[in-house]
Amino acid sequence: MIPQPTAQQALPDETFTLPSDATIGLDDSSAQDPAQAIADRFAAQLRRSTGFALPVQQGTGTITLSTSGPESLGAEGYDLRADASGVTVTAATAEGLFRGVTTLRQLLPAKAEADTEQEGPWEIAGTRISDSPRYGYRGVMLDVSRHFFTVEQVKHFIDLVSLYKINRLHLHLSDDQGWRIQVDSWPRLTEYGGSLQVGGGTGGSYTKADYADLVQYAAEHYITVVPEIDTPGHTNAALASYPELNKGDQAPELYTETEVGFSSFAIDKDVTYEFLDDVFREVAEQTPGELLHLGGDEAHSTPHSEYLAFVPKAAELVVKHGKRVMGWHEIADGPLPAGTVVQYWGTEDAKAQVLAQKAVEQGATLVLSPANRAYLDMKYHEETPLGLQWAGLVSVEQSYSWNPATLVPNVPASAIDGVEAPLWTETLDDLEKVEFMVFPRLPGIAELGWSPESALDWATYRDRLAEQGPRWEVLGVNFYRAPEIDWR
Ligand code: TNX
Repeated sequence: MIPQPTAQQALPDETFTLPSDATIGLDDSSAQDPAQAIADRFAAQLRRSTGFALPVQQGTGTITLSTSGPESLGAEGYDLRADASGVTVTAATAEGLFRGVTTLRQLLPAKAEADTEQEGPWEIAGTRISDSPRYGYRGVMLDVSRHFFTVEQVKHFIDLVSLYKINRLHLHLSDDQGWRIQVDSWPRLTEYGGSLQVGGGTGGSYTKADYADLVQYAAEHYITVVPEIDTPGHTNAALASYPELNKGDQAPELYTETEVGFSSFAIDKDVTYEFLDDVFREVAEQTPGELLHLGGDEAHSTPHSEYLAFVPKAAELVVKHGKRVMGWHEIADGPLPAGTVVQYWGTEDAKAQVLAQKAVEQGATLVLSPANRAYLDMKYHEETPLGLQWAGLVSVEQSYSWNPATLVPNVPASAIDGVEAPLWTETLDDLEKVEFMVFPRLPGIAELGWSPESALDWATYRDRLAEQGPRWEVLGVNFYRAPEIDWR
């Protein structure tokens, strides 16, 4: 199983077998609609693969899903028991129930994930699990700017990442190559700024309805969307759309190559902040999550003194619209508003570590995305046909074998919110390529974010990862069959 639960105990003489007349009971004292939706979705999938009727009923069933558990389980925690008499999943919240059902799906045979009827038996080895996460932020980032991904594609991505208890989806919505979210007050951002993508092909963007649809779909998978509008660099698409945002009022051409660090907003113009006020307001209005990411990375063509003047002003606008600031670690060189989350993307280099420490000294918390470990766009090995390698080659073992608590020296455990695996898409123009880079590395990052430190062990992880192979085959995932894993 991935992530490894906090506590699991085998019940050696017990096996649960799903009978053809099984029922799914929903024991939901607070009658939460979301719990009903979780039960319905789970039942629908099992009906497809087993061909059983699997009615969902109130009270107990062959499989009982309960949100009547004690508060002590925490928001994402759950208990699960499978024995010869049935299965129960107990949580205190719908969110915890969702995580528990995610575990139950992994306990069932891989073919339970199929969308056509399969042969049983549908057995689970007797087990007792008590589980809750190590960190509250377990994220994945999808760069929809370098290459655009449609709502349907992002939904499929959500389906897959939610299998590993990921709970944040960071959408990198703007960059030099494309602006991907509708902003009513600045319509050319998408009409023009979103029209292309890397390589010069047709780009795309999300309407407000599209974005709302994604936010809703993510929420149904207990994933919160963290939107990123990258500033003050990585802004060519915006600069190309509105000449007034440029230093010399001269709009550049749209850009479809993959250099970084050449674009910058005009830091000393009022219109820059009027623009960001509008953009952050419209994005914040549509975002139920508490974080809004303002980028701040690789602003190589913004003079540093101007960068230091810019970030607090941009951050203030995020706060004005009711969101907490998130930004790449460069933003920590200046003052940060209370509640800021700093995303560390260093490669264990001193400069990045100093900035992370500076963030924590100011009271900010950290999300860890070390590029030489957690970047899903790095090649696995020299011959990987996709991806980049500026942060080194990142094998499956390399991506798994690090400790979030000690990655940045001299930072207290309480300052770590969790981990995030970013997927930049300069070299990835379709979902198959995305899947190839994400699987099998993302489950390892998800485990680092969920499982207790004592459970983290490459030798046993390798075996558990091998068991995911048949699941991905059933789901049609184009995963990389890393040779260091003995795939089943
Ligand atoms: C650096 S890491 C970037 C991105 C690139 C990525 C490619 C970071 C915050 N910025 O603009 O896409 O490298 O790996």
